[in-house]
Amino acid sequence: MPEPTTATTAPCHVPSEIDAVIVGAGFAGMYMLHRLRGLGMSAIVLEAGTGVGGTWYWNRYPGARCDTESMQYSYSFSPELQQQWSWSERYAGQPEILRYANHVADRFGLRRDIRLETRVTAAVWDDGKRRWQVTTDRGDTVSARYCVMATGCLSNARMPDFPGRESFRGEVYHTGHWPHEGVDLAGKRVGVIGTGSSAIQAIPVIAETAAHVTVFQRTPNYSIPARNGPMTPDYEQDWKTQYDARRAMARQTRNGILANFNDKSALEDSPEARQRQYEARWVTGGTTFMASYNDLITSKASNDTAAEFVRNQIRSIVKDAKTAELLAPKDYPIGTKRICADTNYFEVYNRDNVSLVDIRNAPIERLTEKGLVTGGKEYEFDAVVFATGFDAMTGTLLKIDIRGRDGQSLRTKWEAGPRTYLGLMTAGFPNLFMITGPGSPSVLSNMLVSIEQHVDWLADCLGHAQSRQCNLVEPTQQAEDDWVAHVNEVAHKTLYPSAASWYMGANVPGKPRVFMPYIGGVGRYRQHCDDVAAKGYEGFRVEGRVGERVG
Ligand code: N01
Repeated sequence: MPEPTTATTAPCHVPSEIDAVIVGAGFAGMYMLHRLRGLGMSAIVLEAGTGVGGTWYWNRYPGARCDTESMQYSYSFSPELQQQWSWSERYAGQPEILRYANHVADRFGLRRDIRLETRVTAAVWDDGKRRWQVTTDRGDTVSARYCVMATGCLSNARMPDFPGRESFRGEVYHTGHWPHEGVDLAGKRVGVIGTGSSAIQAIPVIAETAAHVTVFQRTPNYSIPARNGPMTPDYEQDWKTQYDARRAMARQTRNGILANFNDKSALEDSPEARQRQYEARWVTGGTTFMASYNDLITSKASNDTAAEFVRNQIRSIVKDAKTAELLAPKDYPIGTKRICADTNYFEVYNRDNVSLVDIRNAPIERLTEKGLVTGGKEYEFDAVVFATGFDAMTGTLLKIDIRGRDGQSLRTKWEAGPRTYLGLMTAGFPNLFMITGPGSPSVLSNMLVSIEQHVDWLADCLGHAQSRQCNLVEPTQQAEDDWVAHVNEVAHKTLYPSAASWYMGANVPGKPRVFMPYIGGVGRYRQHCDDVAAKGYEGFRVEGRVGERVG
């Protein structure tokens, strides 16, 4: 296997005119480039980092690994790639996933069209030319027919604006921006703020060598043991011999993951049978615990049974009863904030060098020279780790100054929350596409499955436009309004909106509370997108000369 690489190639030249600009060189951007090349289009990927890999380039905190199994969290578009690549563990760690991203970049010759260390700052639509003017922080301006935002859903790291942040003399890190050279926390007093997926993975690893770890928890999280382990040759072979059939099945599931879905209500089983079901899933491990029954996200009564099971597991693992109760989530249904998968997370609180501080009712007041203050008490640290998450789904897009028809800014259009048709486009912004944008299954799914579905759909759409000499694709206002209404309606049939989650924008002060991803299911959504295409891109205007509808 090749060693991890980052910036191994000289930055490529940015042409002034091109068919397509792709923003971001994560899994979405790289595959988009590959597909656009297949259409004979000229395309360039602009990437802020010094290497490819997106999420897996930035998130290098200790313990970072994917909690979807690697046999499923990988590209399916190349039979040779999926047969020849071998994963070393059931859930690959960040360095291995980054190696995979680099392998893909090399294998498909993508680097020559990827410009690294180049952040897109603005994209402005020129209605006369029907082109996007894309500007970068290096001062380039590229004129592109199409602009594809492959910017990722969790790429805008959030540092809460605590007073006194600058005064802290120790080291400060964010899990989403971890230094590439690594960080030595051995023997240090470390404060960790946050208890989401990143913290839950990082804390047990940091605790192995730190002098002391103090975790500041605002909201406890449900987490299931990952049960990670080495990939066995039998398991790998079993997948590889049936890859096509399994990938096809995964595409039809609710979240793009084959998970032994139990298609019955939790309330149909006796309490004893339910306990057996949950225990079996707990032993198997992983976030597919939520597939124990078919109504865990729609029925509060069913959900309560799963939530109570996990709370009892926490109580049985954590020796100190008070700490166990603090770690047991009680005020939101299981799964409605992103469920986590861990290795020794709850167990870590049995160590003498780990303590938990509940900050729900006593928010962090400020940082000081020596540490931070909460509940009137100062805690002293050598290092503080912010595991405080992201301005998810919309944050990165809105950081770019995107202006569509008549100079309308996307920030203004999305002031009350994102509005899209299919999570792919937004009206008034022709030829601007989003990969796994708000309004699509996106973060509720196996990202690789959803990325491939979007990229494939979009490549087909642009191929369709190309073959008809069309140069403009744009959703109608009506199609967008109907889709937004549908996304909301489906979300409100579930328990999800009841939690103050980042899915709802609740983690960012002032962000509109709108359930952003589409919860109708990956299979159903795919079918809908395919139907739209089969009906000549229903809900889109696909035009050649100005005003002439061709599609
Ligand atoms: O971020 P998060 P993350 N004061 O937003 C707390 C994916 N991911 O980086 O819940 C005090 O989940 C905040 O508290 P609260 C995955 O989709 C995947 O961990 O808002 N605390 C919360 O505890 C995941 O969901 C993988 O009350 C503050 C934490 O910080 C997503 O990325 C691994 C605070 C943030 O948790 C984001 O995960 C890692 C404040 N002012 C991530 N502000 C895998 O595949 C925030 N918090 C395994």
